[in-house]
Amino acid sequence: MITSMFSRNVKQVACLTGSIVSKRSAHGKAYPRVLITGGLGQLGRGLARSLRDNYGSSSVILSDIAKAPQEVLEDGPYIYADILDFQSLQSIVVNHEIDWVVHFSAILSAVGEQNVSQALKVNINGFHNVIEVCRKYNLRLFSPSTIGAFGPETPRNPTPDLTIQRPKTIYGVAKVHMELLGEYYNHRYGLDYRSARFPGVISADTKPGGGTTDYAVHIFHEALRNGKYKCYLRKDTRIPMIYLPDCLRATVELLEAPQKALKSRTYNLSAISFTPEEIADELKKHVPHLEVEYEPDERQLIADSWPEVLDDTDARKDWGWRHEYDLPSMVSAMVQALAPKSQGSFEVEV
Ligand code: AKB
Repeated sequence: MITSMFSRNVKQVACLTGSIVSKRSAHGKAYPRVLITGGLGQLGRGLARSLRDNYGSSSVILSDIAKAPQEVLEDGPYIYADILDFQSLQSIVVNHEIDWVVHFSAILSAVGEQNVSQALKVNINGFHNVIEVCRKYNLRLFSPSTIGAFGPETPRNPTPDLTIQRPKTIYGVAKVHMELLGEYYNHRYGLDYRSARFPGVISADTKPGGGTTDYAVHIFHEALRNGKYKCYLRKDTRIPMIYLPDCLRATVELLEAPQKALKSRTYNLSAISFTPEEIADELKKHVPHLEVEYEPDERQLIADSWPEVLDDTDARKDWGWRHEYDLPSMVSAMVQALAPKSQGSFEVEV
């Protein structure tokens, strides 16, 4: 199975990168070696799984600054990597013969507002280290941007790729900085920088950490545990969202896209867009007694400054992006994944 997947990728990897033919698998096929930073967050493990299916387990190195749970260690290589330590990043890249970096480490919007200096350190200084290492060793760099890179002056529905970007969170400011620096390094040094602006990511695997879109994950845990949820956003707050499997597939597709297909370095990525009331109504089809209250807090201001719907025409045209999950199929997949683990003692239809 793995042999045939490698065969598929050999051609692709060789023609896309030109230079990434240096490493060979046990089967004698070429494949890239990938480092994922912030690997214990919402996206790291899932992406490592997808890339390991394609390139082999030892080719994908997951990293973070926390101790990994046993199941992560069993899945493949896991190492300590502090993106604030440039020397150590260099030694990882050299010692592990890294070709591609997927940079996920970031402090998200809501938590960033509570600790601006930490967000500056991780999201700006950390990114400087990562992009410099990638330039120095000629690596491909994928680092996601976000709907948080837009602000209240941006057209909200739909939001084009190229538009006004005046975010009002430190997270958003750092992501605009990242987008511009990535595009500058591409233009100035030919760095193979790629980015997609992710909507809020909904996942059953890991709990989200400090974002404004997190309600769309918490609602499942609370609904299945006690049949009630208090939402910190108004019920009519529309925000773009994406289900994890779609988000992971988009990441792999953009990572593997042929250079010549990419007319841009930063793409809007769109999937579904809904309000708290709409997701609650959909969830009630599975948890009929669900009660939802709305008590907006400071995160409402952040959400109000973000797009309602992203225009991702260019991603669809240039590298063939298509989402698969709509609101009903995402809700039903989340309920199926979480219901068996929940302690609730009331009716749930999966
Ligand atoms: C957040 O809410 O901060 C993130 C994001 C939209 O980037 N989920």
